[in-house]
Amino acid sequence: MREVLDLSVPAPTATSAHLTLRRGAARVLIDNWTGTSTVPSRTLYPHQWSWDSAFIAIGLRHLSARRAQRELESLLAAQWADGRIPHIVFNPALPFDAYFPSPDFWQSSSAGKHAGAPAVAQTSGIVQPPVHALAAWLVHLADPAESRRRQFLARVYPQLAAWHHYLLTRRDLAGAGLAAVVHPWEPGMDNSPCWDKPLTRVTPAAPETFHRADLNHGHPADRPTDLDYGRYVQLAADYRAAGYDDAGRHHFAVEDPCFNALLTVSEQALARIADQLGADPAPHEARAADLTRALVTRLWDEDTGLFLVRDLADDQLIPELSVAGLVPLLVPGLPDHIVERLTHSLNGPHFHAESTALIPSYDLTGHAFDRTRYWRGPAWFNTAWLIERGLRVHGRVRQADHLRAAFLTTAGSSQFSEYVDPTTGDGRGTHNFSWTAALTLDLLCAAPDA
Ligand code: 9WN
Repeated sequence: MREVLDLSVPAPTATSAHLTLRRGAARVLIDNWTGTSTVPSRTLYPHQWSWDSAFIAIGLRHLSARRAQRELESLLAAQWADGRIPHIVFNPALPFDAYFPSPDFWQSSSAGKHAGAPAVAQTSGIVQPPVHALAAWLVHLADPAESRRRQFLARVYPQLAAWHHYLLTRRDLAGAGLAAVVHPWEPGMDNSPCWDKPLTRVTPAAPETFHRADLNHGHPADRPTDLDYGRYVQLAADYRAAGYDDAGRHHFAVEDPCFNALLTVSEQALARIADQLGADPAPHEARAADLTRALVTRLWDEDTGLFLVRDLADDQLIPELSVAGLVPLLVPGLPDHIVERLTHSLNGPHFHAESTALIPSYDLTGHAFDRTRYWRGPAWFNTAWLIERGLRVHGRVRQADHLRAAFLTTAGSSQFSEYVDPTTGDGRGTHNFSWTAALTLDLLCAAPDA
């Protein structure tokens, strides 16, 4: 069946600025579509990324439910037999120097053989946050008839369940009911100051042993430092040397609140998917409730009014305030007093959600705050989208409306930037970034409570 892209105007109340924005966002997604999936950026990130694809599918569903399904299906086709969804699926048509670390670094099909890496598709060996079941459910809702016709949910449900099983078993490194991440790229916020302390334990790879491709396209002041890159490379090489086995020793292992909040809401989405398929939703609901409890017990910090990262090396919370600590607002079952504290923290001196251009990724008053460098201060659109959704989940409509308006203004004025300076809204990183465009479309098109 031929795919039809819906470029029509959704709401009768849409302003002309919104119509222009919708056309611009659709254009980014059309240009970044490769035929089977969407690249985050044609220049900086020319392959398929895991959590990007989930956010992209959430926006693509407004252009073509079928294309959104294919986005998720192409990612899941590279799932490993142990259940992990790799953070990158490489495009075999591109040369190795298009991105670093490239397939010859990860060596997934050989080094990852025992962990069940695919024999043909080349992937990385680490993971990214589990937004996929939430995305699959939202994609289904966009066009249930098309979803049923293609048996979309029936095909992806076992894969999504295996993914969550991997995270809740092999990645529950502390045995306390949360999934751990073993590389700073896994929580998706690569150079967050939250990782500074755990990373001091990692001896960086020597600079002459690798070549950074990101600096061919990104400005050095917007990107992680060479020292941090050396540590990322060393950690990935160590994991590869261990055959991507999670039972081994990890020099970096933390429990991240954003990653686990996304796992919780995705587990709730799996319950809805199971129900839709006539399967039993109860085990998923029970797991979501367990995850909510573990999130609060292990990562909530009453003193700061925020969720923090737990370092598994010394079993201590890391006292850095980052946007990851606000994302659990997404979880419907949070205790009321925590919701209240989180909404205050969002508007307090550390994040100033109502007076910045968009929510910063790190504490505005923090010792490591840097308004241009990647995850050390700049505002990102995926975290704003998640928090906007969280505010609606808890009935904070006025705050959600404010954030939605700020998101749409900044996305348009920054040409769908990868991230922005939170104080000015000026674009940073790359432009025409897919998840910025996709989530713009979603905010323009979705009913606020869908
Ligand atoms: C490493 C693709 C990815 C995002 C991450 C973001 C950035 C990669 C990089 O780009 O990370 O995975 O090379 O810096 O931090 O969240 O998924 O858009």
